[in-house]
Amino acid sequence: MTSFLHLDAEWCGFEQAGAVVLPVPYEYTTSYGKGTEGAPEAILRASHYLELYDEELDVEIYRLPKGIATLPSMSFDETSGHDQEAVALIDGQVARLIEQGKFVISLGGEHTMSIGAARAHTRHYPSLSILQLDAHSDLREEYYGNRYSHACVMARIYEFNPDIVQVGIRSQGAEEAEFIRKKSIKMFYAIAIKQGLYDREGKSWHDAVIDSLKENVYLTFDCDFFDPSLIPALGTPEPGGFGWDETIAFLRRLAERRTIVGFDVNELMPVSPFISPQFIIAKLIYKLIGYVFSKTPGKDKSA
Ligand SMILES: [Mn+2]
Repeated sequence: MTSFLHLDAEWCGFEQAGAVVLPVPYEYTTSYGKGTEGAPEAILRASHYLELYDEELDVEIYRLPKGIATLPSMSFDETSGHDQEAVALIDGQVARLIEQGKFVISLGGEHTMSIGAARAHTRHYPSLSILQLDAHSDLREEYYGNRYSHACVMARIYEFNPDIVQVGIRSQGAEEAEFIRKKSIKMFYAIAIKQGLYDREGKSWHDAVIDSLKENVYLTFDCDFFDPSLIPALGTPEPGGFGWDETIAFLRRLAERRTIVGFDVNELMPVSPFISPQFIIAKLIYKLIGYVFSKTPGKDKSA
């Protein structure tokens, strides 16, 4: 089995590891490009080439959570079912890990997998914001007759946790725009961010987004939040996305000011011969673990 970072045995055991990586190669409804089911394996393989030391945090990040364990990949076939059955399986697996005190990082797979992971976290943390970084709102009631399509993820999450904050959106249907207005979804469109709508009094969109979140945050990161020039390996690419530096600066600020309780990364569609997309996403995950676990308890949240 491929593990995240390929750590020495003493740093990847399940018992002591505070963070666990759960491969969730679920793919059933992808509409344009296909291949997200290969993403967990590609990201895990790419992670073997990461430097373990991080110069920004001046630490070998895997030490911060006392190790990072990689779980056996979940498997999805005819017997495990799809749509709500697959969501229930993922929910159950993530819930078991949270109950064991683990910080869970779920690797998709198509975005539908986030419904299960977000639901497990919402049960565990009754006061929880769902932060979605994505090019798409995914708020359709159904898509091609399926309510569990990747295009409906946030509509399903809204049903059990309406505290949704969407960032980076630059593609949606009229039905979704209507939903956002009617339900007052907290929305930070890419165009508004890039036009500088939130840049005032020395603050940036980073703070505007973070101010809208509760203390506990579950993050669902769709790789198409990034610009396709950085991550071309996407099933539903959208121009006008975000770059590396602004994204990790945002995530660092987020981790400083709020408590990220878990996250998932989804919708990467590895394409041969590109190797950079899965490497960049592996690094994003590693950085984010670093930001989450280097947080100083009691730090001034308004700073
Ligand atoms: Mn998307």
